[in-house]
Amino acid sequence: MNDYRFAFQSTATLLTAMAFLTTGGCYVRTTARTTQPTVTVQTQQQQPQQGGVVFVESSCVQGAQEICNGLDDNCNGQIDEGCGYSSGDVQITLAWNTGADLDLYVYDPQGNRIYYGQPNSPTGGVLDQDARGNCNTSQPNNRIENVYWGGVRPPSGRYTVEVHYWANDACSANAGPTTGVVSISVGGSILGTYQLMLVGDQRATFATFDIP
Ligand SMILES: [Ca+2]
Ligand SMILES: [Ca+2]
Ligand SMILES: [Ca+2]
Repeated sequence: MNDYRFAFQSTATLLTAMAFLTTGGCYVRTTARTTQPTVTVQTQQQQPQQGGVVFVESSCVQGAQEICNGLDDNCNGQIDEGCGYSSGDVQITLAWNTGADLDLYVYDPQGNRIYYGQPNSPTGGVLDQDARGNCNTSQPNNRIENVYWGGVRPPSGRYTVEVHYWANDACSANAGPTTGVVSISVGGSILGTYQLMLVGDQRATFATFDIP
């Protein structure tokens, strides 16, 4: 059920991507619209997840209200649209369920590391939602971090998505084990959603994927 693929094309002014995902007998058809430059992306999930990471079956409902939860609730291929952070040809969103400070790290094919300490890569990747730094709880959606490529073609090659449980903040000290959930959208369709429970100081790879 972890072996599915999709193809995607867009125009400069309007994209209507029709993606067909088959997972475990489920058949989901999605339509996404965006204004990205012309790109063609073909990708597929690389291998069974390792290190205890669980592949979460999609449970979106077309026409549902999009909630700021790190999931694509309405099946349009965009994660949490309207929540103040961005979608694009690649979107990677981390959400978690305690007051801990989790950090999202995305390594792009050119070796760039995108995270709170380096939120912009030369390839166009952007961390536009950073959360819980210094235990800050004043910002909206303070248990979500988001990385995206928008308006530029994401570079070809392998991407690695990693999550770190930063345990040195007071908010993390009492938070205990924390479940992180990462959703990945590529070419306007959800590639997958991945879940793992982390403990303090743990760093784990949630997923890898390739863009040809
Ligand atoms: Ca959505
Ligand atoms: Ca959502
Ligand atoms: Ca953080």
